[in-house]
Amino acid sequence: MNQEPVSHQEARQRDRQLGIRVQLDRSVSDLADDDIGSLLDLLAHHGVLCIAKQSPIAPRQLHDFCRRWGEVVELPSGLALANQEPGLPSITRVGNIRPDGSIIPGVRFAEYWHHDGDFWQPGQNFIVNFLSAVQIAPVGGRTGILDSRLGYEMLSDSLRAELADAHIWVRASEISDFKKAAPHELPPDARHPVCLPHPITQQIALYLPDSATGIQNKDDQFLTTVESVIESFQEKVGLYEHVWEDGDLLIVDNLQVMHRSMGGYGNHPRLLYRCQARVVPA
Ligand SMILES: O=C(O)CCC(=O)C(=O)O
Ligand SMILES: [Fe+2]
Repeated sequence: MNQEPVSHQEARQRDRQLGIRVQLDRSVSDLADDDIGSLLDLLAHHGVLCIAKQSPIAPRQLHDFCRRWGEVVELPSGLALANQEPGLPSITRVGNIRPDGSIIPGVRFAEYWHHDGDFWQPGQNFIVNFLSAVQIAPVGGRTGILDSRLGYEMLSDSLRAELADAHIWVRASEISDFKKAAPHELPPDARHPVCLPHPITQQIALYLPDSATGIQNKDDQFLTTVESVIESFQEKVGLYEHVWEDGDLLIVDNLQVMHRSMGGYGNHPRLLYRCQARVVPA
């Protein structure tokens, strides 16, 4: 802990810095309800948590931990890379390893900025990702994170005014990773405000369309500035790249950050288990 005296302003900034590393003296499975509450509070302030040095987390254990945060999301196969844990569809196998250990060649899943769960309706999109390292690639395989709260803070006054009542439309059929989904697996179109107050902190973050599809409407008219918003956001806010280590569990608040796979692992084996909770704040 930093003992230097800091100004109120600095203390506040530190209080909300993007991402925080947490080391627990026990397994996540042994946490008390109060501990989960404290972790949710930390997540609400920092957007991302990395719980380090956990022993390998089994799929069922990850599901049970996720369940303590909210409703566990079970995606249809077409929205989950068609690579879910056998018998446990709440666990998506992110990367290129099938359950039988074979490699799916040429996987480029999620190599674009996005908020998971933006295809759910407003109020149902407070989705928290739990990503657990299973097999770390010898090259590439980092996960990128952008701070959408800082993105909002750094907007010019004119852009902020322009985006104040802008919305995005998310059409699941246009999300590149869902191209193989069957029509019945696709949720209905969802419309969300671009300037989104967080349900716990009320802090506004930018809720942008993913950088692959780039749909953006304002009063149902195409808003041409969105690409420049994303560009300046990436340039100014800076990018955190998570370099995976054995035992990492990354917890990501999709309302406060965008994320993506930074790719580059080619056909080297790479696997994360992913489970998602839909959080309903108390
Ligand atoms: O592969 C990664 O690093 C992130 C993938 C992703 O976007 C996700 O699991 O939601
Ligand atoms: Fe994602």
